[in-house]
Amino acid sequence: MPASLCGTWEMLSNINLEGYMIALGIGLSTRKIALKLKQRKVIEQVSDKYVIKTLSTFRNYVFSFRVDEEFDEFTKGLDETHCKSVVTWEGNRMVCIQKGEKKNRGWAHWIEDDKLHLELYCEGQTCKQVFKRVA
Ligand code: VL7
Repeated sequence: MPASLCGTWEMLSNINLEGYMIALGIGLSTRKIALKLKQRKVIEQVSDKYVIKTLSTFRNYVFSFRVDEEFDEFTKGLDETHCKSVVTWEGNRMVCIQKGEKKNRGWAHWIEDDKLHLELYCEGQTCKQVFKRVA
């Protein structure tokens, strides 16, 4: 079993969020606000169901899923599009593929050196985030 991703995590670094947001088609004014945010990640698991909450003072993004089961994702408050998403484990990485109007879109979470790592990618742009555990 991979190390548990569950817990509350606070952002330490956030590389190329700008490129990722441009790839998603986010407008300039929203990008300027989003770049200043220190995001928090809350990951919870109840039996085979996960909830991932991305929290900030500006907006929150919450969704839940079961591993290996495709679901309809609406990226409310982000780029506001519909995706057919599926989350799987690839070794110690929790990997999501988001099929929708954007090509090559998804993310991956893993633990390394007690930190939570996240890569968000869309159409050739990758945003790399690292979080430290706070609870
Ligand atoms: C989601 C920023 C930028 C629009 C608002 C910024 C509000 C706080 O999808 C994500 O994480 C996955 C994996 O943990 C789970 O959904 C990251 C936030 C990344 C996207 C788009 C800017 C508008 C930021 C919600």
